[in-house]
Amino acid sequence: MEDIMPGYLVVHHENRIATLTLTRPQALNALNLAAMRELEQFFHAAADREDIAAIVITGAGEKAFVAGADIAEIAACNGEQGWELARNGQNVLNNIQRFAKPVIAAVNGYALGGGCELALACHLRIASTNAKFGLPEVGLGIIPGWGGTQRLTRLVGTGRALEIILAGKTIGAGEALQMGLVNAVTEPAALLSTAREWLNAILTKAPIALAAALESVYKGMDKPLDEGMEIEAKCFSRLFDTEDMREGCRAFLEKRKPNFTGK
Ligand code: CO8
Repeated sequence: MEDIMPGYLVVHHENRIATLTLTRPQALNALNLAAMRELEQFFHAAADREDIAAIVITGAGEKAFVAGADIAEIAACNGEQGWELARNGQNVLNNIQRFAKPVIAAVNGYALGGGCELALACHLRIASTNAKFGLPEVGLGIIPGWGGTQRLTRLVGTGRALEIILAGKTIGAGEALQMGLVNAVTEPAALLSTAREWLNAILTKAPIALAAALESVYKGMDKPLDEGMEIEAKCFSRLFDTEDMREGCRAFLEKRKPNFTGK
């Protein structure tokens, strides 16, 4: 089933996986304010939709995932508006990272600036062989402002992140895989099916446990180890009140597949 929205998102639903295709071909899917708003609204609504258990984000066409934030909009801003643009965009991407159901970026070409930052906010990244990642903002006289300086550094380390940020270096799919920027690389034709295969495998697990795992990883990652351990123990112990925890353990002991209900 496909929802063609009036704006920039095309949403395809298959087997409880929603595939969002950012569709703004005239600007290589660059994210303007309207597209960011649609992304925000989609994730807000998807949180409570039982027919959506996981999300793939990709870009329309073969050339670009997302070529960045819209440079024409950036060019028209003063400092105050630049602050708003950065904070609003950070907020949208933070909500993707905090989303309680798995989100995969299927990167099918240029993922530059805000497009790279969008991919970084997703829980997992699969790249096609023609994917190109970069944070070229210093070449425009700005810096990454949707979390790129923070998320890339946490993902690949300060040295590699600064190589990309300071030199505005574009990284191919192979190098991205080597440095841990992406989880896998596929042929372009297999990109979406691979992302859905990954999600279908993940969706055989207990949904509340998946949400707890995401919460524990992301809430704990910036904390000192002791605090992170406490967050983990809280997320862990909460699961003992779920039917799925009983079912998962019972199914193992009875040598059968679990039947998770999300309760
Ligand atoms: N914004 C607006 N328009 C864009 C963008 C963009 N980011 N990227 C491409 N386009 C447009 C081009 O202007 C062109 O339009 P037109 O046909 O009307 O001239 C069309 O898309 C096709 O692009 P090209 O002709 O340039 O295609 P090429 O194949 O020659 O080049 C590139 C492809 C290399 C991807 C090239 O388009 C490019 O360099 N794009 C810009 C990449 C970039 O710098 N991205 C970072 C933008 S800044 C940012 O993302 C900051 C985010 C966080 C901070 C925001 C808050 C302050």
